[in-house]
Amino acid sequence: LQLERELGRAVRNGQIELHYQPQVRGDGTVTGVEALARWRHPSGTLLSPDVFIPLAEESTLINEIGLEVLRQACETLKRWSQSTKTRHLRIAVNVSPMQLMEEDFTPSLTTVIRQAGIDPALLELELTESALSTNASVIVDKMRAIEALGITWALDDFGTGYSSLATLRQLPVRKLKIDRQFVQEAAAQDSAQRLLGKIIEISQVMHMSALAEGVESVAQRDLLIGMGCDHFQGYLFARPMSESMLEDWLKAQ
Ligand code: G
Ligand code: G
Ligand code: MN
Ligand code: NA
Repeated sequence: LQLERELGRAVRNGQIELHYQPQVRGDGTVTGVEALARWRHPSGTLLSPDVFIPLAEESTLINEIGLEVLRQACETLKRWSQSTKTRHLRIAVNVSPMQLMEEDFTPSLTTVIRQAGIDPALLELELTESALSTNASVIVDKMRAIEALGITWALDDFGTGYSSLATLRQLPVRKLKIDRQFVQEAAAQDSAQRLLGKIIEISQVMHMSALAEGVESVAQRDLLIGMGCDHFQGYLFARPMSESMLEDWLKAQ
């Protein structure tokens, strides 16, 4: 309860910050980053989104936090647009299903993009596959309206939700983010490895790109490249890091 009250003030007090984890191609080229929210709590600890996002989702706070995350991501894109080394990089932002269902979401998103003056094509929104288990048709309509703004969609934690292949075919999604459990099980089990291959084939049939999450070893990366996976994210390449650490990391690439 205490934490909930503090979270209510966190946005106004500038305690929500973004860390960024790079996303790369098979040859190591960086294509963008995923923005991951952190709460710099007054006690000094950096709280994980696993703690405060579910808490925020219990009330309308998720809308405020979600909008703040979008604002910061767009500000970063605006700064990056000033340098030839960073102007092509995309930022992927996680959107909570509740946030997407809120009626002001699309207009607020439009305002944030206009105010930052960024190219909407550099903003990618991630929705988890499980978000489609209820209200799928309403969600698909919202996703289409947002795609019409020039923003692209990625389906997060793919393979762990309950979306049908029929729904998947109708989604305005450019990228499937394969849940890290498939990547991690593939090394140990032959059946898991074949499943991973089939998931990548699904992305190809749907004309979507496939990003493997949680890639921690060269062996995993090479296996995935061999299966036709085209994007990668994981500790093998880089951990989530602050914006200034990311800028140093990018320079070193
Ligand atoms: O940052 P970390 O790797 O601990 O992320 C944990 C979880 O929190 C992930 O599932 C991620 O999708 C989620 N998450 C991180 N940032 C945000 C955010 O800004 N909004 C929402 N809705 N979820 C987020
Ligand atoms: O939104 P999503 O649930 O995909 O959030 C990404 C989460 O995965 C974050 O919590 C991030 O810290 C975590 N993560 C990123 N790379 C790796 C990795 O290589 N291994 C593991 N175990 N977790 C990772
Ligand atoms: Mn994500
Ligand atoms: Na994920």
